[in-house]
Formats: sequence, C-alpha cells, structure tokens
Amino acid sequence: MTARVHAGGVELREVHRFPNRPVRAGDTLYWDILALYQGVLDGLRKAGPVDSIGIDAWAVDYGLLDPAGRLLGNPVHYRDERTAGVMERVTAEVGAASLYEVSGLQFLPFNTIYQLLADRAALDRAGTLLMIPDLLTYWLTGSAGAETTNASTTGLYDVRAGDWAWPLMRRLGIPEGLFPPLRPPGAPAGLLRPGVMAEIGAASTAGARQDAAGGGPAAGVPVIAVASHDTASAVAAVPAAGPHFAYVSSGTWSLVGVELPAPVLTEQSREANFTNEGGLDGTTRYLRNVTGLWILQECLRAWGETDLPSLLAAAARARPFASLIDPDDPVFLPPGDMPARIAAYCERTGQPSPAGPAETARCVLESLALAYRRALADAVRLSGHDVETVHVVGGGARNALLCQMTADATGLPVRAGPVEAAALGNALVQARARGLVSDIRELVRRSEPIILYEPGDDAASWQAAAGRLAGHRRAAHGR
Ligand code: LRH
Repeated sequence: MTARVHAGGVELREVHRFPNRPVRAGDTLYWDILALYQGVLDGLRKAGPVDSIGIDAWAVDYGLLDPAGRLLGNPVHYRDERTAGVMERVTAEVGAASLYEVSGLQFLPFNTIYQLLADRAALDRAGTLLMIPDLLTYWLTGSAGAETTNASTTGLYDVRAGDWAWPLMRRLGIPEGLFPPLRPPGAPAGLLRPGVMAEIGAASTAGARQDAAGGGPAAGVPVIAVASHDTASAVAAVPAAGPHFAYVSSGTWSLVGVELPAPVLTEQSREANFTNEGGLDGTTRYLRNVTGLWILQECLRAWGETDLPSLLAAAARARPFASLIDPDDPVFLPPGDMPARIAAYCERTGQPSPAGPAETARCVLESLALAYRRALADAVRLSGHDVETVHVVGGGARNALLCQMTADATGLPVRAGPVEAAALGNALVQARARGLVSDIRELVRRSEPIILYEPGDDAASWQAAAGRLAGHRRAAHGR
C-alpha cells in the first residue's frame, strides 16, 4: 500500500497484493518468508518514489539469524504443533501468576516464549532473534531492532518496565544476547540499503528527488519502526472520537478489547485470559484473542468455495441459533477440515450438526458475535473502562452480517471501518514521525467512510444463546 497525506486527509492505494501461503514440509508448518520478502520488494518497485517505509505483520513469530546475520532457517508458523504441551510445562515450572505478573500476556500455546523453548537447540546456534516485521525491516536496512508493540507479544517483555524480561529469560535458559535493542513505534529503523535500492530500481526515490531539487547527495529512503504488530497499527487507526470505545480488529483473528493507559495485571484478568499488549504512545491494548474468521476461511477452503457474498446471503436466511460453538476451543486452532470439526463439536455438545455451508457459516458467525459479547463484557468488568460503542476494523468490517450480529449480541452501536486499518495506522505513524499529522484518529475519521449498525430488538434471544454457549464451555473446560 502507498498512502498520500494531504490537507483533506489520507488516501491509500493498493499497489501490490501477494499471497501469504504457509508451507508444510516434513512435519513442520513454515512461513515462506523469502516469498514474503520478495513480495515486499515487488511492492516497493511498483510503488515508485516514496518518502518513507514501514513494515507491520502478525505477532509472535520470529526468525533466527546466525552470528554473521544470515537467516538460520525458515520461521515456523505459530499454528505448528511443535509447541504442544510446552505452555503447560512452563506454567507448571514458573507459575502462571509469575509469568502474567511480568508480561501481562494472555496464555496462548504459540506465544514466542513457548516457541523458543520448543526450538531450544536452534537457540545455541543463533546470534539474533528478530520478530517477522523486524526481520523484513532488517533485510531492507541492515539494522536489527525490536519494535515494542510486537515485542510485547513474546511473553518475554516486561510490560511494567517497558524492557525485555531479562530475569525471566535467565530463569528459562533463553539466551539474553538474542534480543536486539527495543525501539518504539515512530523511531527510525535505518535507511534502505544501497543493494535494496538497486533491486527495486529506486534511482527515483526520495533521495534522488532531493537530488533533483538540489537538496544534496542522494540518501537512502528512511524506514520507520511503525507499530509493527499489525493489530497495534489497526488499533492506532480506530476512528474513535473519544475514549469510551471498544474495538474488534477483525481478520483471521478477532482481537477484542479496549485501549487503556496502563496494563491490568490482576488475578481476575489472568483467569479471564486477557492480554496486555503494547499500543502506540505507551497505551495498553487490553484484549482477548478470539479465533476469528479463520474458522470460516478454513471452511471455505474445505468446500472449495470462493463466493463469500452468496454464502453470507444464504447464512443470513438460515435459522438463527440452531447450533453454537466456542471459537476458542483448541480444536479450531490448527489448519484442517473445519466443517467436520464443527460438526463433531456440535455432536459432542448435543446440538444438531449444521447441514451444509449456509448453516455452518451462520453457526460460525453467531458464535463469533457471542465470543465478542463475552470478551467485551470481560474487558469492561476487568478494566472498569466505560464503553459506548464498538469499532470494527479490518477485513471483517466488510462482513455486514457479522457486524449486525455484533451490534445485536453486544447491545452496542457498531461502527465498521476502515477495512485497511493496519495499513492506515502504519502509514500515519510514519506521517506523524515526519511531522505531517498530529491526530491520527481524527485524520482517519475525516478520510474513511464508517458504517453504523444499531443493535436490533432481539436482546433476549442473544442473552439466551450466550447462556447456552456458556453451558457448553463449562461442560467442555470448566470455564
Ligand atoms: C493478527 C495477529 C494477532 C496475533 C496473531 C498471531 O494478525 O497479529 O494479533 O495474536 O496474529
């Protein structure tokens, strides 16, 4: 994406889109990181001259570099099964309360901390660990750093000190030397390397433009450490007008929560499995990871279906609340035959199995809306933060059926958009670092259409459905 900031607002332009296809090789599920980097280079080539660059990507995953700075193997996908049982071992050894007290991080089996312990042998050969956006930034600039919003998803970041959790690393035998210096969003992350400039044909980039204007010798294009965790960028671009909002950053995952000035590290918060991830300007993204549209994406893959609008139209006509699932049940985490897993879940919980795609999609969307309702109620209860409206940003903002269900289930007005919130947050942190913007949210409000969904009048049915689902959850996990 490129973004152009002008007096009237910001304009995004998609210059290049490329797939992110995980690859299973042997028994391991990898990211194809070189294909992703190639996609970045192709995008930069197509974008033409730009004034700055920022990279954001998903959280928790990393690449290891050898002491000479060369990649030591493909990053492994967080959905890979190598972490099975690791979180349970570590929490038994260190204590869940001690871990939460330091990192304030939700307990998810794939947090970086557990991946590293599953990957221990590789750590001894490694010189540096870089999170995915930091790795791409390193290849562009040659400068290794750890951007803080993404560092906060590792489980090895001390959320109160705002530093790496050195004592925890020592206790777990994770080499401290792997972790590069932290840098906050908005900090410089280096200049494009000359080799990269040549590769993308960047003779006409900012430096050369400066040249043409007689502004001195050609310099590399600056790369800026934006809020490199995609969710942090998306939350930065939530078009809220005041503090009393919740958000659903809706894509493969649904990140549901509120923005706070400080973390909530109480026992109740840990028990509710809420996370305190770092946001822009030292804010806390207090949220729960809800398994999001991933379940529907995997269903579409299993059905070989691509016509989402027709499927959603059929789902809108299907019978309400026929069957409900807990999207956060661990059976829905790995890739695979999701329709079969949904049917098995329904059978296990004494519900009818959805018959066909429309009923299955309805079941998934209602279940997601109910998971949002629960996460929002927990966020409000645990933080004491007042919420008057829910902002849905990301790809899920396009899903009118899910947005309406979210309004109905939460009883709150939902404001949907922008779809490209992460890209906007990324670009506007750069623009702000360059002094072009002061209030990111105000600029997004001025630039992007927002669709309002008011809650309907069927609160009682949603209440009853929430009660039913809570019963299934308690029967399955005692929670
Ligand atoms: C969303 C996301 C989310 C993480 C998950 C691994 O893309 O970054 O915030 O928890 O991916």
